[in-house]
Amino acid sequence: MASSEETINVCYQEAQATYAKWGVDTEMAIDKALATPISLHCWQTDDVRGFENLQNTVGGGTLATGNYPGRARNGDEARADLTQVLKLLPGTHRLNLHASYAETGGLKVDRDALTVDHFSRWIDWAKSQQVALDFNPTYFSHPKSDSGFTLSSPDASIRKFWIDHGQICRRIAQAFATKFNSPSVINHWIPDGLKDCAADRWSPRKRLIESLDAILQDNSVDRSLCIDAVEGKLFGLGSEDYTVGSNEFYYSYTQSRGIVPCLDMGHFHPTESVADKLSSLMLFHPKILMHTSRPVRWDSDHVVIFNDDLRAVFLELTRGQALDRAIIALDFFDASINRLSAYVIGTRATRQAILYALLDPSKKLQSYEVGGRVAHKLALMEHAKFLPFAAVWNKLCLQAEVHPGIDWLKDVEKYEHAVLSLR
Ligand SMILES: [Mn+2]
Repeated sequence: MASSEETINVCYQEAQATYAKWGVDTEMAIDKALATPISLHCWQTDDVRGFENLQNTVGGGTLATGNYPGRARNGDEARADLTQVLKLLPGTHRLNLHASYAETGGLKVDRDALTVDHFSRWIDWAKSQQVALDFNPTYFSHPKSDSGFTLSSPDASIRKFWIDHGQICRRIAQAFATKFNSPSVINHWIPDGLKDCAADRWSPRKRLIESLDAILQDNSVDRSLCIDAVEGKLFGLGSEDYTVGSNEFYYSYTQSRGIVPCLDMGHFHPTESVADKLSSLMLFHPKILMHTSRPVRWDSDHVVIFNDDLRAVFLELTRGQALDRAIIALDFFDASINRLSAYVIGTRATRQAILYALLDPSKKLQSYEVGGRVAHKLALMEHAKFLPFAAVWNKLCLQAEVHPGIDWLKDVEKYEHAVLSLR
């Protein structure tokens, strides 16, 4: 290890000098990239099935395709997998739980009756790993979501059930925040919509406003501890024609209610630039929740990779000095590959994109642009792609005491042999 450490340090010193020429401080970039929290989603461990004691099938716009062996079948297995994953990741992390990951000790506890006690084993684990918890109500994969409508259902008793669920989830998020001394982000996503030719696009949206208002009206929850976000979508499985909670609906809703819009990179038309939306939204919204995901032709939730789309999102945030106003969380699930590898690839890619953005010679580019030197700007943008990013990433990994390259795969292989292959 010593010789490779030495090589990393020598290369880094050269890289540091190269970036300094363009006014970029690599030390600051590494520190900031490591300190920026990324909230891991718990649902890559088990293909979004959940561990509550209900005979649910996965449904409502979520579908993990693939059949790779070793899926976590219970909370203990999921936590063991996540413990191994965290060992291979540099930087600061949180964990995003869905309500369907409640552990009820074999008792049937429906979604409107959950309490923080049903997450006590997750809390103990999270404390041991020094990761704080975020939360998500689960408005899908439940008999009361089978009609395709939850908070916007025409049936008042269905709406009441899901409003109650939303309210108790906010109390659970607040309890997480208190236990971890860190505000907990709660993200509300509903699958509501129609497969084909909606005749009334208005009434479900009116009902959704009323239901969300009812959820948020709970005064027992402190909004500085429980950060509410709502996640829009272009379309979902089974709601191809009409999605009640569209992106436009939620931009207006969040603006009028003072809560946070969630942008999932997979929830737009594939030709839309999610990065371009950030300045428009964040000039009005103090915070956004950014779900890194990867659509392939549709909202397919592929494992996040270090691609142009991801880099563009984080470049927009750093160029607008808005990185600290973005809450960053992962949202992908691929059941066709080793699930631990999926986490490591996707989380590392997200942190690589953060580092890449922090190393961008943005000030120089912006001064060229405002000065009308557009060829200079374009030339430097192209040149910046060839700056020694890898040398700085390797140094970041060295500092965080994780494998810089892909030797982490050996650890995953060992774990697969010793643990996953026995499941
Ligand atoms: Mn999402």
